[in-house]
Amino acid sequence: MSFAFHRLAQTGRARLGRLETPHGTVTTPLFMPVGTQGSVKGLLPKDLEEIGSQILLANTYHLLLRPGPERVRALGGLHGFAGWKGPWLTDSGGFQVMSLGHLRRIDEEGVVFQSHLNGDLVHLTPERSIAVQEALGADIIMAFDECPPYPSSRAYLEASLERTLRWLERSLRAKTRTDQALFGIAQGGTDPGLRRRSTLETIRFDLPGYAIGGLAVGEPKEEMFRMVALSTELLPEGRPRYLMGVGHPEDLVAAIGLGVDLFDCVYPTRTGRFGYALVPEGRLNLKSGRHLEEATPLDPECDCYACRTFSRAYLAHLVRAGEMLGAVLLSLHNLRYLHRLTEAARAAIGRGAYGDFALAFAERRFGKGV
Ligand code: PRF
Ligand code: ZN
Repeated sequence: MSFAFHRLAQTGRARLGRLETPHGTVTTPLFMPVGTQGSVKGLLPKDLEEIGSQILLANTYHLLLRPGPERVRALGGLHGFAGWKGPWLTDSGGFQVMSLGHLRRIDEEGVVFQSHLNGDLVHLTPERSIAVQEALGADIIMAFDECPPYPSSRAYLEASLERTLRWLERSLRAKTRTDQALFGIAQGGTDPGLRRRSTLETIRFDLPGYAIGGLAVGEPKEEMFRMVALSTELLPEGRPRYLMGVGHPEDLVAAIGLGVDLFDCVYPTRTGRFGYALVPEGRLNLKSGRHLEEATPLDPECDCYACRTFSRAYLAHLVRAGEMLGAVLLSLHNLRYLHRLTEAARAAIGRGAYGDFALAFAERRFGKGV
């Protein structure tokens, strides 16, 4: 199997790693751009390559409904169908059913939801999710899980995590391809005892990687980080850890410090489409009138095409005029910002100085205090 994870360096809990997949090797910690429909909104694969994207995420939920897994399989899987030849990861679908609000029923068998395209009732089970993910052909596939909403009662969280463990067993049994790595997903909400139980039971399956699921669903940040800290203490050192749905810059810096290797989030691309640019000091709102006369780039330190070529004034004009180029350029810049952030984190871990890196990031963003 052409899948392996090596730790190259470690400072405290922060790890520099190399993840080998059938479609290429990536270095961690890294951020995965979200390509829900097999496309990162507004961006060309060659641009993603240029800004340092290493692996893309696609969604089972969306591709199952359209164009359908058999169409994608017939055209060579995601690698042949979409223009990105590097590694792909697919999410298993249950989370999208919940978060998009189309859920009709959830029981031991799986979930039933209503298609947002034509209203059809669609059944998704662990077996079906794995079959679809095998047809899509990603390098990393995710177990079918349930991500309970926040807040949920302890009783619900407990029943749900036990069901997610049974679904993990069924996901593994349904798997037939040997060239895809299946990651398990720990749940348990923000209850420390349940989070611990879910993580320990998931580890027992001895999988090639593990995800920390069920977080970033509206809980206070301090509860989220308490769960991340607890998780990375329990997860095996020799396997990659993936914190699902997290992508704010300060959260990446903190979670990398706690030993997380992989991240994904729609945040950089979505906030870009909404007219915001990520910069070391925080976030610029290009819709406000404030930037309309600024001849400087979005971020003078950034090497992306948007920053090399255009002024804040022009970008603010595009955003205010509703031009699609504005959304494209801000998405490109925001992803490059997160890739540069993880590049700097990797370099800092490599030289044993992650603490200095995190401090410099925090001082720049939040000030030096009094
Ligand atoms: N499970 C799955 N995908 C996810 C999550 C999860 O818990 C999250 C949690 N924020 C994001 N994406 N399968
Ligand atoms: Zn830029």
